Amino acid sequence: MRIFSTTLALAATAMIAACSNQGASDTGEKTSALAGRVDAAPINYEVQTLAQGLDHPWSLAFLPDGNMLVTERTGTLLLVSPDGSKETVKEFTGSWEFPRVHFGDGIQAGLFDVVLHPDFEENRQIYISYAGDMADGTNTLLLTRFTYSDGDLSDGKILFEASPSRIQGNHYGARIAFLPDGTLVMPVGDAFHFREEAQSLDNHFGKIVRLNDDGSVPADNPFVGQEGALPEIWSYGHRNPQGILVADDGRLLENEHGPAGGDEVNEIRKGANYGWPTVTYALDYSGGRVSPFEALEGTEQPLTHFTPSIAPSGFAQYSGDAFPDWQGDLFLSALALRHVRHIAMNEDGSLGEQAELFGELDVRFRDVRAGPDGMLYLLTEEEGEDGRAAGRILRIVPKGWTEPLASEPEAAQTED
Ligand SMILES: [Ca+2]
Repeated sequence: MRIFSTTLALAATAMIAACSNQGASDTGEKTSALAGRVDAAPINYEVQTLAQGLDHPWSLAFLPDGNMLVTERTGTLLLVSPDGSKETVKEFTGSWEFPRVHFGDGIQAGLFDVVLHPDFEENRQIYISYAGDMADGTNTLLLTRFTYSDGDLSDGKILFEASPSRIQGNHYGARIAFLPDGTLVMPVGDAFHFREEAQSLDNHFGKIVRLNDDGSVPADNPFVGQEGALPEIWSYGHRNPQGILVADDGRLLENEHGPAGGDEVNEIRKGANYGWPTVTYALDYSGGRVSPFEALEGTEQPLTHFTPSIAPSGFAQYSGDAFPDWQGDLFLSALALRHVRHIAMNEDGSLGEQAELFGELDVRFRDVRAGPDGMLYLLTEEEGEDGRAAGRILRIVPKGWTEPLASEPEAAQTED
């Protein structure tokens, strides 16, 4: 009983702390303290540091040759080899034929996603999203396509420019996913200051757009031909989507940030309205209500939502062999609450139990990926004591796992 009452007292203290800490930094990131932690799933794993010294790594794409392309939000596209060595592919900060990357202290802009075309092995095309500085002093989210070959980019083209542009540096969205039909989707955030625009179809704020792989508009997009609506729009009423994936059952799943609470995981449907800012489980940073509605006819409910905010970033579904218990499960990297949220996928496609993983590392996680080798890869945002960037690529492997050495017998023979 004594233990029980102590626990209650601690819980009360934690709740008070949570209330007094709720709010946003200038960047719009959540700082609310955590109440109600859940236990980590009983999986035995080891954390390996694959590469370090990265400057705000944002996204990671696996190349067929075993190397990785990694974006640093500060503007550099890196080629990282499995032994952790890094080389620069392209500085998006320099002066070149495209808008320079928009980046600065305390804003969320920068170089964002890198994704391979589904037929990359044949066409060598990669897709990169970033916030670009426009000629008139504004900035906006751009989707670009390049040919990647031998650590170099060529044949660049801007496929999409979010409209209108803005002067502010918040809420870009910017993750890219290819759908099974060969088209691609990319969320565009509400830019923080323009949340009402998420309900208006004449602009790209708070939307998910769908494009053909050459940037043209698919004829079967839901608002093609509708007067006053932009034809690129696939869904609307989003706030700040930070992760998107096509699940193995074909569903398009997305995660997005609420302000104070109300982070969501959604199943994205053609032409649907996801509610923001009319319908939300979130409070505003001030503690006031954004809207009286948590549900409303004509808007979609999230599959799950998080209060307090975990600030989800990357989003992955696991399909490897290394962790059989994780088959089909979802993983969300989290910034504010410094863990990776594991969500079990039930047989019927509903979301099951949740657990917090890797909280012992006490870092902001920017991305999570299921590697082609069956391991889980994480990107961290860290700074060393000298203030220098110290982001890492981590690889999660089963405990006691040793890398198979294909050349081992041959090497042994040579030594004899
Ligand atoms: Ca919503």
